[in-house]
Amino acid sequence: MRVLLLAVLPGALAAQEHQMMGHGEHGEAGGWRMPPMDMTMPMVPGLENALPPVRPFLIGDGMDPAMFPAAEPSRRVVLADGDTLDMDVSVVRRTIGGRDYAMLGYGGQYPGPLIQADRGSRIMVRVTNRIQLPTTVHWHGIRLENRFDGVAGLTQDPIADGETFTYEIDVPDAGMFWYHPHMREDVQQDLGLYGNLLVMPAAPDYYGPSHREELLVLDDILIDGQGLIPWGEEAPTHALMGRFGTVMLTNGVDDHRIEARAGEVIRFYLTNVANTRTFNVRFGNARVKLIASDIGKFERETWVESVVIAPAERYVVDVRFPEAGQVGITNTIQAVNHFRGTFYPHEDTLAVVSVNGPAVDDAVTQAFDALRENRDVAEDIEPFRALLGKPVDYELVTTVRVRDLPVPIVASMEADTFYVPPVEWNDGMPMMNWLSTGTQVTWILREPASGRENGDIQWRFRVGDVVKIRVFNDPESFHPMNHPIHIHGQRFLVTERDGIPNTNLVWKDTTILPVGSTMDLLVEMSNPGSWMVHCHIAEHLHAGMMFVFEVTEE
Ligand SMILES: [Cu+2]
Repeated sequence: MRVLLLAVLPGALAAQEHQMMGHGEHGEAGGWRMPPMDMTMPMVPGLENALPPVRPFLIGDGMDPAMFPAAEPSRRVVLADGDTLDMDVSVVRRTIGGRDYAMLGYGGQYPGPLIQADRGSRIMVRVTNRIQLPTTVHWHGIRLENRFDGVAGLTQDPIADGETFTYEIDVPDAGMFWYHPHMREDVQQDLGLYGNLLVMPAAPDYYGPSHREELLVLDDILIDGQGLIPWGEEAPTHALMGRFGTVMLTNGVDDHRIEARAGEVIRFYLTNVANTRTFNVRFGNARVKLIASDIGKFERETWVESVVIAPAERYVVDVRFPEAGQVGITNTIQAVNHFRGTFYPHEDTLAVVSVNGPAVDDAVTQAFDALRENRDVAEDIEPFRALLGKPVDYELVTTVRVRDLPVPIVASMEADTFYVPPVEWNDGMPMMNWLSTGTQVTWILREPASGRENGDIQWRFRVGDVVKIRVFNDPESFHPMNHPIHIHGQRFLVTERDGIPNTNLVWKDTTILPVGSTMDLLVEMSNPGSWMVHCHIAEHLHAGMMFVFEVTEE
Protein backbone atom coordinates (compact mmCIF):
# COMPACT_ATOMS: atom_id res chain seq x y z
CA MET A 1 0.00 0.00 0.00
CA ARG A 2 2.93 2.29 0.64
CA VAL A 3 4.03 1.65 -2.94
CA LEU A 4 0.82 3.14 -4.27
CA LEU A 5 1.27 6.11 -1.98
CA LEU A 6 4.74 6.83 -3.33
CA ALA A 7 3.52 6.36 -6.89
CA VAL A 8 1.48 9.53 -6.60
CA LEU A 9 4.42 11.38 -5.14
CA PRO A 10 6.92 11.52 -8.05
CA GLY A 11 10.23 13.08 -7.23
CA ALA A 12 12.11 13.08 -3.98
CA LEU A 13 10.11 14.00 -0.88
CA ALA A 14 12.91 16.32 0.12
CA ALA A 15 12.52 18.36 -3.05
CA GLN A 16 8.79 18.69 -2.52
CA GLU A 17 9.18 19.90 0.99
CA HIS A 18 10.84 23.02 -0.39
CA GLN A 19 7.59 23.89 -2.17
CA MET A 20 5.80 24.03 1.11
CA MET A 21 6.19 27.59 2.20
CA GLY A 22 4.80 29.86 -0.47
CA HIS A 23 1.28 29.21 -1.71
CA GLY A 24 0.53 32.89 -2.14
CA GLU A 25 -0.74 32.51 -5.69
CA HIS A 26 -3.73 30.74 -4.27
CA GLY A 27 -4.81 34.02 -2.74
CA GLU A 28 -6.28 35.29 -6.00
CA ALA A 29 -8.68 32.59 -7.09
CA GLY A 30 -11.93 33.70 -5.54
CA GLY A 31 -10.28 34.53 -2.24
CA TRP A 32 -9.19 31.01 -1.42
CA ARG A 33 -5.87 30.51 0.28
CA MET A 34 -4.41 27.15 1.01
CA PRO A 35 -4.29 26.52 4.75
CA PRO A 36 -0.83 26.49 6.29
CA MET A 37 0.95 23.20 6.08
CA ASP A 38 3.63 21.63 8.14
CA MET A 39 7.10 21.50 6.58
CA THR A 40 7.11 17.74 6.97
CA MET A 41 3.99 17.32 4.86
CA PRO A 42 4.64 17.59 1.15
CA MET A 43 2.12 18.90 -1.32
CA VAL A 44 0.42 16.20 -3.34
CA PRO A 45 1.53 16.54 -6.97
CA GLY A 46 -1.37 17.36 -9.24
CA LEU A 47 -3.07 19.43 -6.55
CA GLU A 48 -0.81 22.49 -6.60
CA ASN A 49 -3.52 24.69 -8.09
CA ALA A 50 -6.57 22.85 -6.83
CA LEU A 51 -9.24 24.78 -4.91
CA PRO A 52 -12.32 23.61 -3.02
CA PRO A 53 -15.34 23.58 -5.42
CA VAL A 54 -17.33 25.97 -3.23
CA ARG A 55 -17.23 29.74 -2.81
CA PRO A 56 -15.06 31.14 0.00
CA PHE A 57 -16.93 32.80 2.86
CA LEU A 58 -15.77 35.21 5.57
CA ILE A 59 -17.95 37.17 7.95
CA GLY A 60 -17.82 40.93 7.37
CA ASP A 61 -15.88 40.18 4.20
CA GLY A 62 -13.85 43.13 3.01
CA MET A 63 -14.69 45.25 6.03
CA ASP A 64 -12.08 46.46 8.45
CA PRO A 65 -12.53 44.52 11.73
CA ALA A 66 -12.23 47.93 13.44
CA MET A 67 -15.77 48.62 12.16
CA PHE A 68 -17.14 46.16 14.69
CA PRO A 69 -17.34 46.51 18.48
CA ALA A 70 -14.69 44.69 20.47
CA ALA A 71 -15.98 41.49 22.04
CA GLU A 72 -15.67 41.20 25.80
CA PRO A 73 -14.69 38.18 27.88
CA SER A 74 -17.55 35.92 28.97
CA ARG A 75 -19.52 37.04 32.02
CA ARG A 76 -21.56 34.86 34.37
CA VAL A 77 -25.31 35.50 34.37
CA VAL A 78 -27.27 33.88 37.18
CA LEU A 79 -30.90 33.28 36.21
CA ALA A 80 -33.56 32.43 38.77
CA ASP A 81 -36.61 30.35 37.88
CA GLY A 82 -38.68 32.36 35.40
CA ASP A 83 -35.94 34.88 34.52
CA THR A 84 -35.26 35.98 30.96
CA LEU A 85 -31.90 36.77 29.40
CA ASP A 86 -31.71 38.92 26.27
CA MET A 87 -28.91 37.73 24.06
CA ASP A 88 -28.13 38.91 20.56
CA VAL A 89 -26.03 37.34 17.85
CA SER A 90 -23.74 39.91 16.28
CA VAL A 91 -20.50 40.53 14.42
CA VAL A 92 -17.73 41.37 16.85
CA ARG A 93 -14.07 42.23 16.74
CA ARG A 94 -11.79 39.67 18.29
CA THR A 95 -8.06 39.96 18.85
CA ILE A 96 -6.09 36.74 18.59
CA GLY A 97 -2.32 36.71 18.61
CA GLY A 98 -2.20 40.50 18.35
CA ARG A 99 -4.33 40.59 15.19
CA ASP A 100 -7.95 41.72 14.78
CA TYR A 101 -10.61 39.55 13.19
CA ALA A 102 -14.29 39.98 12.37
CA MET A 103 -16.01 37.11 14.19
CA LEU A 104 -19.36 36.35 15.85
CA GLY A 105 -20.47 36.63 19.44
CA TYR A 106 -23.40 35.86 21.72
CA GLY A 107 -24.14 38.98 23.74
CA GLY A 108 -20.94 40.52 22.34
CA GLN A 109 -18.89 38.09 24.45
CA TYR A 110 -16.32 35.35 23.94
CA PRO A 111 -17.33 32.70 24.80
CA GLY A 112 -21.02 33.66 25.11
CA PRO A 113 -22.37 34.48 28.59
CA LEU A 114 -21.96 31.71 31.18
CA ILE A 115 -25.62 31.12 32.02
CA GLN A 116 -26.17 29.69 35.47
CA ALA A 117 -29.48 28.24 36.63
CA ASP A 118 -30.69 25.95 39.38
CA ARG A 119 -31.65 22.40 38.54
CA GLY A 120 -35.41 22.11 38.05
CA SER A 121 -35.89 25.73 37.04
CA ARG A 122 -37.18 27.17 33.78
CA ILE A 123 -35.26 30.03 32.22
CA MET A 124 -35.92 32.06 29.10
CA VAL A 125 -33.32 33.24 26.60
CA ARG A 126 -34.58 35.77 24.07
CA VAL A 127 -32.24 35.53 21.07
CA THR A 128 -32.13 38.33 18.51
CA ASN A 129 -30.25 37.69 15.32
CA ARG A 130 -28.21 40.67 14.11
CA ILE A 131 -26.13 38.86 11.49
CA GLN A 132 -26.99 38.13 7.90
CA LEU A 133 -26.77 34.37 8.36
CA PRO A 134 -29.93 32.68 9.61
CA THR A 135 -29.26 30.99 12.94
CA THR A 136 -30.75 29.04 15.86
CA VAL A 137 -29.53 28.13 19.35
CA HIS A 138 -29.30 24.48 20.41
CA TRP A 139 -29.08 23.77 24.15
CA HIS A 140 -26.70 20.85 24.08
CA GLY A 141 -27.43 18.04 26.51
CA ILE A 142 -30.47 19.70 28.04
CA ARG A 143 -33.59 17.50 28.14
CA LEU A 144 -35.86 20.42 27.33
CA GLU A 145 -39.12 20.73 25.48
CA ASN A 146 -38.64 19.67 21.87
CA ARG A 147 -39.79 22.94 20.30
CA PHE A 148 -36.92 24.75 22.01
CA ASP A 149 -34.19 22.32 20.89
CA GLY A 150 -33.02 24.79 18.26
CA VAL A 151 -32.75 22.50 15.25
CA ALA A 152 -33.54 24.55 12.14
CA GLY A 153 -36.07 22.92 9.89
CA LEU A 154 -37.05 20.37 12.53
CA THR A 155 -38.05 22.09 15.76
CA GLN A 156 -38.17 25.70 14.53
CA ASP A 157 -37.67 27.97 11.55
CA PRO A 158 -34.31 29.66 11.30
CA ILE A 159 -34.07 33.02 13.07
CA ALA A 160 -33.54 35.50 10.22
CA ASP A 161 -31.57 38.73 10.47
CA GLY A 162 -33.53 41.11 12.69
CA GLU A 163 -35.81 38.41 14.10
CA THR A 164 -36.14 37.22 17.69
CA PHE A 165 -36.89 33.78 19.12
CA THR A 166 -37.44 33.09 22.81
CA TYR A 167 -36.20 29.77 24.13
CA GLU A 168 -37.91 28.40 27.22
CA ILE A 169 -35.42 26.07 28.81
CA ASP A 170 -36.24 23.53 31.49
CA VAL A 171 -33.09 22.19 33.17
CA PRO A 172 -33.85 18.81 34.78
CA ASP A 173 -30.21 17.71 35.20
CA ALA A 174 -27.24 19.19 37.07
CA GLY A 175 -24.00 19.62 35.16
CA MET A 176 -22.14 21.69 32.63
CA PHE A 177 -23.99 22.09 29.36
CA TRP A 178 -23.42 24.37 26.40
CA TYR A 179 -25.20 26.18 23.62
CA HIS A 180 -24.37 26.78 19.98
CA PRO A 181 -26.12 27.30 16.62
CA HIS A 182 -27.66 24.31 14.88
CA MET A 183 -27.12 25.78 11.43
CA ARG A 184 -23.75 25.56 9.67
CA GLU A 185 -21.94 24.96 12.94
CA ASP A 186 -18.77 24.55 10.90
CA VAL A 187 -18.97 28.32 10.22
CA GLN A 188 -21.02 29.92 12.99
CA GLN A 189 -19.73 27.96 15.98
CA ASP A 190 -16.17 28.20 14.64
CA LEU A 191 -16.57 31.99 14.44
CA GLY A 192 -17.27 32.14 18.17
CA LEU A 193 -20.93 31.25 18.74
CA TYR A 194 -20.70 29.06 21.81
CA GLY A 195 -21.26 29.41 25.52
CA ASN A 196 -21.81 27.32 28.65
CA LEU A 197 -24.96 26.66 30.64
CA LEU A 198 -24.13 25.60 34.19
CA VAL A 199 -26.96 23.84 36.01
CA MET A 200 -26.44 23.91 39.75
CA PRO A 201 -27.30 20.82 41.78
CA ALA A 202 -29.70 21.12 44.71
CA ALA A 203 -27.41 19.38 47.20
CA PRO A 204 -24.57 21.61 48.48
CA ASP A 205 -22.28 18.57 48.78
CA TYR A 206 -23.16 17.23 45.32
CA TYR A 207 -19.49 17.57 44.39
CA GLY A 208 -16.63 17.05 46.81
CA PRO A 209 -14.90 20.09 48.32
CA SER A 210 -12.79 22.38 46.16
CA HIS A 211 -11.34 25.84 46.70
CA ARG A 212 -12.77 27.29 43.50
CA GLU A 213 -13.89 26.67 39.96
CA GLU A 214 -12.42 27.43 36.54
CA LEU A 215 -13.90 26.91 33.10
CA LEU A 216 -11.81 25.59 30.24
CA VAL A 217 -13.66 26.05 26.96
CA LEU A 218 -11.42 24.35 24.41
CA ASP A 219 -11.36 25.40 20.78
CA ASP A 220 -9.04 25.96 17.87
CA ILE A 221 -9.16 28.25 14.86
CA LEU A 222 -7.64 28.07 11.41
CA ILE A 223 -5.51 31.14 10.76
CA ASP A 224 -2.55 31.86 8.51
CA GLY A 225 -0.31 34.91 8.13
CA GLN A 226 -3.07 36.80 6.31
CA GLY A 227 -5.98 36.02 8.59
CA LEU A 228 -8.82 33.55 8.88
CA ILE A 229 -8.92 30.86 6.20
CA PRO A 230 -12.33 31.24 4.52
CA TRP A 231 -15.12 28.75 5.09
CA GLY A 232 -17.10 27.09 2.29
CA GLU A 233 -20.27 29.03 1.46
CA GLU A 234 -22.50 26.32 -0.04
CA ALA A 235 -20.94 23.43 1.86
CA PRO A 236 -18.13 22.90 4.36
CA THR A 237 -14.53 22.54 3.29
CA HIS A 238 -12.49 19.98 5.26
CA ALA A 239 -15.31 17.46 4.93
CA LEU A 240 -13.05 14.44 5.34
CA MET A 241 -11.52 15.14 8.74
CA GLY A 242 -13.14 18.34 9.84
CA ARG A 243 -11.55 21.76 10.12
CA PHE A 244 -8.63 21.61 12.51
CA GLY A 245 -7.32 24.98 13.68
CA THR A 246 -3.75 26.21 13.77
CA VAL A 247 -4.21 28.29 16.94
CA MET A 248 -5.53 26.82 20.18
CA LEU A 249 -8.12 28.93 21.98
CA THR A 250 -9.00 28.42 25.62
CA ASN A 251 -11.93 30.57 26.75
CA GLY A 252 -11.51 32.35 23.43
CA VAL A 253 -7.88 33.42 23.83
CA ASP A 254 -4.55 31.93 22.78
CA ASP A 255 -2.72 32.85 26.00
CA HIS A 256 -5.05 31.83 28.82
CA ARG A 257 -3.41 32.18 32.22
CA ILE A 258 -4.59 31.00 35.62
CA GLU A 259 -3.19 31.92 39.03
CA ALA A 260 -3.17 29.22 41.68
CA ARG A 261 -1.67 28.55 45.08
CA ALA A 262 0.24 25.42 45.98
CA GLY A 263 -2.12 22.94 47.62
CA GLU A 264 -5.15 24.59 46.09
CA VAL A 265 -7.84 22.29 44.68
CA ILE A 266 -9.38 23.75 41.53
CA ARG A 267 -12.47 22.31 39.90
CA PHE A 268 -12.12 22.55 36.11
CA TYR A 269 -15.17 22.33 33.87
CA LEU A 270 -13.94 21.28 30.43
CA THR A 271 -16.04 21.80 27.30
CA ASN A 272 -14.81 20.97 23.81
CA VAL A 273 -16.37 23.42 21.34
CA ALA A 274 -13.95 22.71 18.46
CA ASN A 275 -15.31 21.69 15.06
CA THR A 276 -13.38 18.43 14.99
CA ARG A 277 -10.38 18.33 17.31
CA THR A 278 -10.37 15.78 20.12
CA PHE A 279 -8.12 16.95 22.95
CA ASN A 280 -6.05 14.87 25.37
CA VAL A 281 -5.76 17.29 28.26
CA ARG A 282 -2.94 17.00 30.80
CA PHE A 283 -2.28 19.16 33.84
CA GLY A 284 1.50 18.77 34.06
CA ASN A 285 2.64 17.27 37.34
CA ALA A 286 -0.63 18.00 39.14
CA ARG A 287 -2.88 15.20 40.35
CA VAL A 288 -6.17 14.95 38.47
CA LYS A 289 -9.42 13.50 39.80
CA LEU A 290 -12.18 12.72 37.31
CA ILE A 291 -15.54 13.74 38.77
CA ALA A 292 -18.28 14.16 36.19
CA SER A 293 -19.09 14.31 32.51
CA ASP A 294 -21.93 15.48 30.26
CA ILE A 295 -25.04 14.92 32.42
CA GLY A 296 -23.81 14.53 35.97
CA LYS A 297 -21.24 12.64 38.00
CA PHE A 298 -19.58 9.28 37.48
CA GLU A 299 -20.61 6.44 39.80
CA ARG A 300 -17.23 6.89 41.43
CA GLU A 301 -14.33 9.30 41.24
CA THR A 302 -11.07 8.09 39.71
CA TRP A 303 -7.51 9.33 39.29
CA VAL A 304 -6.59 9.98 35.68
CA GLU A 305 -3.40 10.88 33.79
CA SER A 306 -5.27 12.92 31.22
CA VAL A 307 -8.76 13.64 29.93
CA VAL A 308 -9.72 12.71 26.37
CA ILE A 309 -12.48 15.09 25.35
CA ALA A 310 -14.15 14.89 21.95
CA PRO A 311 -16.12 17.72 20.34
CA ALA A 312 -19.23 18.65 22.37
CA GLU A 313 -18.29 16.50 25.39
CA ARG A 314 -17.83 17.93 28.89
CA TYR A 315 -15.71 16.64 31.74
CA VAL A 316 -15.31 17.90 35.28
CA VAL A 317 -12.03 17.30 37.10
CA ASP A 318 -10.58 18.39 40.41
CA VAL A 319 -6.90 19.25 40.21
CA ARG A 320 -4.49 19.93 43.06
CA PHE A 321 -1.34 21.86 42.22
CA PRO A 322 1.41 20.52 44.46
CA GLU A 323 4.10 23.17 44.37
CA ALA A 324 5.01 26.65 43.20
CA GLY A 325 5.98 27.02 39.56
CA GLN A 326 4.53 27.14 36.09
CA VAL A 327 2.27 24.28 35.07
CA GLY A 328 1.15 23.93 31.47
CA ILE A 329 -2.32 22.62 30.74
CA THR A 330 -1.55 20.85 27.49
CA ASN A 331 -3.04 18.88 24.65
CA THR A 332 -0.58 15.98 24.62
CA ILE A 333 -1.03 13.73 21.62
CA GLN A 334 0.52 11.28 19.24
CA ALA A 335 0.24 13.21 15.99
CA VAL A 336 0.21 11.46 12.64
CA ASN A 337 1.90 12.37 9.38
CA HIS A 338 -0.28 10.73 6.76
CA PHE A 339 2.38 11.04 4.07
CA ARG A 340 5.07 9.30 6.00
CA GLY A 341 2.87 6.93 7.91
CA THR A 342 4.63 8.07 11.05
CA PHE A 343 3.46 9.12 14.48
CA TYR A 344 5.26 11.66 16.62
CA PRO A 345 4.65 13.13 20.05
CA HIS A 346 3.15 16.61 19.98
CA GLU A 347 2.07 19.07 22.65
CA ASP A 348 -0.04 22.24 22.45
CA THR A 349 -0.25 24.59 25.42
CA LEU A 350 -3.91 25.31 26.24
CA ALA A 351 -3.29 27.39 29.36
CA VAL A 352 -0.52 28.21 31.81
CA VAL A 353 -1.09 27.93 35.54
CA SER A 354 1.20 30.07 37.71
CA VAL A 355 1.35 28.36 41.07
CA ASN A 356 2.50 30.68 43.83
CA GLY A 357 2.66 30.86 47.62
CA PRO A 358 1.66 30.98 50.30
CA ALA A 359 0.75 27.32 50.16
CA VAL A 360 -2.71 26.15 51.16
CA ASP A 361 -3.06 23.11 53.36
CA ASP A 362 -6.52 22.98 54.82
CA ALA A 363 -9.39 20.50 55.03
CA VAL A 364 -10.14 20.92 51.32
CA THR A 365 -6.53 20.18 50.38
CA GLN A 366 -6.63 17.08 52.58
CA ALA A 367 -10.02 15.88 51.34
CA PHE A 368 -8.67 15.79 47.81
CA ASP A 369 -6.77 12.57 48.60
CA ALA A 370 -10.01 10.63 48.99
CA LEU A 371 -12.06 9.30 46.09
CA ARG A 372 -15.83 9.49 46.53
CA GLU A 373 -18.41 6.88 45.68
CA ASN A 374 -21.48 8.69 44.38
CA ARG A 375 -24.40 6.81 45.89
CA ASP A 376 -26.86 9.28 44.39
CA VAL A 377 -25.64 8.41 40.91
CA ALA A 378 -25.74 4.68 41.59
CA GLU A 379 -29.33 5.05 42.80
CA ASP A 380 -30.29 7.03 39.72
CA ILE A 381 -28.83 4.30 37.51
CA GLU A 382 -30.29 1.45 39.57
CA PRO A 383 -33.52 1.08 37.52
CA PHE A 384 -31.36 0.58 34.42
CA ARG A 385 -28.91 -1.88 35.98
CA ALA A 386 -30.88 -4.97 34.89
CA LEU A 387 -31.04 -3.59 31.35
CA LEU A 388 -27.29 -3.03 30.92
CA GLY A 389 -26.85 -6.52 29.47
CA LYS A 390 -30.02 -6.54 27.37
CA PRO A 391 -29.78 -7.53 23.70
CA VAL A 392 -29.00 -4.88 21.13
CA ASP A 393 -32.19 -3.30 19.72
CA TYR A 394 -30.73 -1.23 16.91
CA GLU A 395 -27.42 -1.22 15.08
CA LEU A 396 -25.62 1.54 13.23
CA VAL A 397 -22.42 1.51 11.20
CA THR A 398 -20.41 4.63 10.40
CA THR A 399 -18.90 4.92 6.95
CA VAL A 400 -18.18 7.43 4.20
CA ARG A 401 -18.76 7.79 0.46
CA VAL A 402 -16.94 10.18 -1.87
CA ARG A 403 -17.53 11.32 -5.42
CA ASP A 404 -15.70 13.69 -7.75
CA LEU A 405 -12.66 14.04 -5.51
CA PRO A 406 -9.44 14.80 -7.42
CA VAL A 407 -7.70 11.57 -8.45
CA PRO A 408 -4.50 12.27 -6.48
CA ILE A 409 -6.56 12.58 -3.30
CA VAL A 410 -8.38 9.33 -3.89
CA ALA A 411 -5.14 7.51 -4.64
CA SER A 412 -3.40 8.90 -1.56
CA MET A 413 -6.36 8.15 0.64
CA GLU A 414 -6.60 4.57 -0.50
CA ALA A 415 -2.93 4.11 0.30
CA ASP A 416 -3.38 5.91 3.56
CA THR A 417 -5.88 3.51 5.14
CA PHE A 418 -2.91 1.28 5.92
CA TYR A 419 -2.04 3.29 9.01
CA VAL A 420 -5.18 5.10 10.01
CA PRO A 421 -5.17 5.93 13.73
CA PRO A 422 -8.18 5.21 15.99
CA VAL A 423 -8.39 8.94 16.74
CA GLU A 424 -7.21 11.69 14.40
CA TRP A 425 -5.59 14.01 16.95
CA ASN A 426 -4.29 16.36 14.28
CA ASP A 427 -4.79 17.13 10.61
CA GLY A 428 -2.19 14.83 9.06
CA MET A 429 -3.14 15.80 5.49
CA PRO A 430 -4.19 19.47 5.57
CA MET A 431 -4.33 20.05 1.83
CA MET A 432 -6.40 17.02 0.87
CA ASN A 433 -8.68 17.63 3.81
CA TRP A 434 -9.22 21.28 2.83
CA LEU A 435 -10.01 20.33 -0.77
CA SER A 436 -12.67 17.82 0.23
CA THR A 437 -16.05 19.50 0.63
CA GLY A 438 -19.54 18.52 1.63
CA THR A 439 -20.43 18.39 -2.08
CA GLN A 440 -18.03 15.49 -2.60
CA VAL A 441 -17.99 13.69 0.72
CA THR A 442 -20.97 12.03 2.38
CA TRP A 443 -20.50 10.77 5.93
CA ILE A 444 -22.97 8.04 6.75
CA LEU A 445 -24.78 6.54 9.69
CA ARG A 446 -26.11 3.32 8.16
CA GLU A 447 -28.60 0.89 9.66
CA PRO A 448 -27.55 -2.56 8.40
CA ALA A 449 -30.91 -4.14 9.30
CA SER A 450 -32.90 -1.87 7.01
CA GLY A 451 -30.16 -0.74 4.65
CA ARG A 452 -31.28 2.81 5.41
CA GLU A 453 -28.84 5.66 5.73
CA ASN A 454 -28.86 9.06 7.47
CA GLY A 455 -32.17 10.90 6.97
CA ASP A 456 -33.90 7.75 5.71
CA ILE A 457 -33.51 5.97 9.05
CA GLN A 458 -36.90 5.75 10.80
CA TRP A 459 -36.92 5.06 14.51
CA ARG A 460 -39.99 5.53 16.70
CA PHE A 461 -40.09 5.12 20.44
CA ARG A 462 -42.43 5.75 23.33
CA VAL A 463 -41.60 7.69 26.44
CA GLY A 464 -40.25 5.17 28.94
CA ASP A 465 -38.57 2.93 26.36
CA VAL A 466 -35.00 1.97 27.18
CA VAL A 467 -33.21 1.14 23.97
CA LYS A 468 -29.82 -0.41 23.32
CA ILE A 469 -28.04 0.93 20.25
CA ARG A 470 -24.80 -0.61 18.97
CA VAL A 471 -22.59 1.62 16.82
CA PHE A 472 -19.65 0.26 14.85
CA ASN A 473 -17.02 2.45 13.17
CA ASP A 474 -16.04 0.52 10.04
CA PRO A 475 -12.24 0.67 9.66
CA GLU A 476 -12.50 -0.63 6.09
CA SER A 477 -14.32 2.45 4.82
CA PHE A 478 -12.58 4.80 2.33
CA HIS A 479 -11.26 7.11 5.00
CA PRO A 480 -12.37 6.04 8.46
CA MET A 481 -12.38 8.59 11.27
CA ASN A 482 -13.42 8.86 14.89
CA HIS A 483 -16.93 10.30 15.41
CA PRO A 484 -18.37 11.97 18.52
CA ILE A 485 -21.95 10.69 18.41
CA HIS A 486 -24.56 13.03 19.92
CA ILE A 487 -28.17 12.21 20.75
CA HIS A 488 -30.51 15.15 21.32
CA GLY A 489 -33.08 15.44 24.08
CA GLN A 490 -32.33 12.17 25.91
CA ARG A 491 -29.55 10.77 28.08
CA PHE A 492 -27.64 7.54 27.63
CA LEU A 493 -25.12 5.24 29.29
CA VAL A 494 -22.18 3.76 27.39
CA THR A 495 -22.63 0.20 28.62
CA GLU A 496 -19.66 -1.32 26.81
CA ARG A 497 -16.89 -0.68 24.32
CA ASP A 498 -15.42 -3.44 22.16
CA GLY A 499 -17.10 -6.04 24.33
CA ILE A 500 -15.70 -4.68 27.59
CA PRO A 501 -18.43 -3.61 30.05
CA ASN A 502 -18.17 -0.12 31.51
CA THR A 503 -17.82 -0.41 35.28
CA ASN A 504 -18.01 3.30 36.08
CA LEU A 505 -21.14 4.66 34.46
CA VAL A 506 -22.06 8.27 33.81
CA TRP A 507 -24.98 9.80 31.90
CA LYS A 508 -23.86 11.15 28.56
CA ASP A 509 -25.25 13.03 25.57
CA THR A 510 -22.15 12.75 23.36
CA THR A 511 -19.47 10.07 23.20
CA ILE A 512 -16.54 9.34 20.95
CA LEU A 513 -16.41 6.31 18.67
CA PRO A 514 -12.82 5.57 17.59
CA VAL A 515 -12.05 3.91 14.25
CA GLY A 516 -12.57 0.14 14.32
CA SER A 517 -14.44 0.38 17.61
CA THR A 518 -17.89 -0.80 18.66
CA MET A 519 -19.89 0.79 21.48
CA ASP A 520 -23.26 0.04 23.05
CA LEU A 521 -25.45 2.91 24.20
CA LEU A 522 -28.39 2.39 26.55
CA VAL A 523 -30.72 5.30 25.81
CA GLU A 524 -33.50 6.33 28.14
CA MET A 525 -36.33 7.70 25.96
CA SER A 526 -37.62 10.15 28.54
CA ASN A 527 -38.50 13.16 26.41
CA PRO A 528 -41.15 13.28 23.66
CA GLY A 529 -40.49 14.92 20.31
CA SER A 530 -38.42 14.79 17.14
CA TRP A 531 -34.77 14.49 18.03
CA MET A 532 -31.54 14.33 16.11
CA VAL A 533 -28.74 11.78 16.23
CA HIS A 534 -25.59 13.06 14.60
CA CYS A 535 -21.84 13.21 14.52
CA HIS A 536 -20.66 16.34 16.33
CA ILE A 537 -17.79 16.96 13.95
CA ALA A 538 -19.40 20.00 12.36
CA GLU A 539 -18.19 19.13 8.87
CA HIS A 540 -19.42 15.53 9.16
CA LEU A 541 -22.85 16.71 10.28
CA HIS A 542 -23.06 18.97 7.23
CA ALA A 543 -21.81 16.15 5.03
CA GLY A 544 -24.92 14.14 5.87
CA MET A 545 -24.14 12.31 9.11
CA MET A 546 -27.48 12.66 10.92
CA PHE A 547 -31.02 11.40 11.25
CA VAL A 548 -34.12 12.10 13.30
CA PHE A 549 -36.01 9.76 15.64
CA GLU A 550 -39.44 10.25 17.15
CA VAL A 551 -40.45 9.75 20.76
CA THR A 552 -44.19 9.83 21.43
CA GLU A 553 -46.17 10.02 24.68
CA GLU A 554 -47.84 6.83 25.85
CU1 LIG B 1 -17.97 12.24 12.33
